[in-house]
Amino acid sequence: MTSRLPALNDWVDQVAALTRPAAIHWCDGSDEENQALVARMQADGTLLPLNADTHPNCWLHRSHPEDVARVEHLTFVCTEDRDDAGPNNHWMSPADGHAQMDELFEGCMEGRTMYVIPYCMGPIDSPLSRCGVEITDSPYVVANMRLMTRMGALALARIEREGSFVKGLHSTGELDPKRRFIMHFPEELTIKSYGSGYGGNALLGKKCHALRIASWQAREEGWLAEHMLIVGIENPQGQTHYIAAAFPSACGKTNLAMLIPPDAYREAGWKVWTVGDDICWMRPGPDGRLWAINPEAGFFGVAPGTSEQSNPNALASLQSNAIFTNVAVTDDNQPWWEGLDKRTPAIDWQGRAFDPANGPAAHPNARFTVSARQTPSWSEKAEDPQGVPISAIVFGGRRASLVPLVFEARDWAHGVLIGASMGSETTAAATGAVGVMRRDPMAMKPFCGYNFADYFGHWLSFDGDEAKLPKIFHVNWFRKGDGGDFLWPGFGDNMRVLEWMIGRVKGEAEGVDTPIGILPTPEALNLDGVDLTGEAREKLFGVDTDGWKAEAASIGEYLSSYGEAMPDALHAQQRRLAEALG
Ligand code: SAT
Ligand code: MN
Repeated sequence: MTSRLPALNDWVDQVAALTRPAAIHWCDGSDEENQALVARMQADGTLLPLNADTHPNCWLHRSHPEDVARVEHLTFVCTEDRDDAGPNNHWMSPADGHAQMDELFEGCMEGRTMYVIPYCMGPIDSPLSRCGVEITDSPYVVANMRLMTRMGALALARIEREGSFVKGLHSTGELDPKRRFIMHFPEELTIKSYGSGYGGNALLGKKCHALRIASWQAREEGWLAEHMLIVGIENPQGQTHYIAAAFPSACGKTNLAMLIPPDAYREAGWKVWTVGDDICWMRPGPDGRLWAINPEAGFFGVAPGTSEQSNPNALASLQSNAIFTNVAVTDDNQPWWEGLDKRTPAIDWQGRAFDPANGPAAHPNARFTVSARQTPSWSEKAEDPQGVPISAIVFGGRRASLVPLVFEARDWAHGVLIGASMGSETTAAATGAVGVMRRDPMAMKPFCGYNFADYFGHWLSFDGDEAKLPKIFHVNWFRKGDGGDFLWPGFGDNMRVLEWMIGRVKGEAEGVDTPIGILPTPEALNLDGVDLTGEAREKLFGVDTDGWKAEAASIGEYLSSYGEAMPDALHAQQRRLAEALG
């Protein structure tokens, strides 16, 4: 098979000439194709069947033990001018990047099948959606892309109609960390990834396309590609507000997107609708509001910690048709991970008999892949070609100290400063030390495909007379007390904070102006049924002026580290913060 688009056929021919596969398979996305692929992967051990009674059509994949997370130090943005990639990205010239990658790809698919995967990021008929084609030698990638994107014949038809697409070339190679790179060529809308079969390194529609390349496209075309969940909050009157929220990987985005409100809220008629759990593309509509789509069709969520208490919606969606990567299994072959329940696992993520001396049974970054439609809270609006109007944007990170539960930006430019200066402790979603505080602006540190200074400028540019922009908030669900325990219950109780935000959007909820922004008093939040200690109240709802003075100075240094390119408007916001603190 070929396509009706010569540019696509030519590229597939070029890649085949370089990688020399034994066969080429154009993916149509059909059930038959998927079944054949799954059967093949079962035969060669890539997929292991899980208990078919409790988890019909669910599969376990064990990755190479050194290929378990994104690798930021091996991820590059290759632009003609180094300044376009910015200090936030590892850079290489496009010529050097291609040369280095093409040497790795040379003959790498000999004896293997090369899969051509046409996919669409976003509803197939949405003007906000964008298409790509991933070429890979990994059937596991095909099976995951089928769950995560609109993949196959319909996507190919759109690509043929539009004539343009993002090119992603991937090979698992030898899975040798020394021969592993993920390179982006935004000027050519091209991605090349070699040597990893894992998540964001290999499912190129996700972070590589939908964030790094898309953020570049978005700047050129006047929209935003963000690392945000999208959640709809329906009040008892039947009115739904959509909130987009940015958190770094493994900070609870999936849980917030699928939140179950506390009992009293549910009884009163509040409902939560999941539109997306990881990525949000937003564009100003004719009415001046920002309209958003979730470019993905599935969830690639963190398994550990997912339970009947923390995220019953996710758990319900994982009973069938899911792929589990690097989880443990019980003695009756059910998927298991730390935090799921009290059972003892039989076999760990590496296939060894479980022995606590070897560490956790499931890898801390073990993942599930599942179609979004299987989630009970799934919103039909996720298929709406127009997208959903965003009422509030939320930034948040893991901050054990200093940062209160929630505060609101005074205006858009202040909100951009709040997003730009976001910090968070690192997690297991990327290789490297865990728990180290780093600046992670808008949770895009690993994902922005261009210079952060230009990116902040792009964010600022949305403000204007006609704009009806969302309010911007910052939250911190992870504040700890002096004893080291979390001060806020989190999970479903985060609904209380979302309700306050919606109240603010509607001009109904109380807030107090402080140097860092507008905070609720504890009374402005519905805390019925939440038991907070005096320390918790003080730390969750207070501003530690001395601590914030140091933070403001550190934010100033961070902005200055980008040199001349940093917009003056952000420096001005930082000065305003520092002055307000006295
Ligand atoms: O591995 S992924 O980048 O897809 C998941 C994540 O880190 O958010
Ligand atoms: Mn993510």
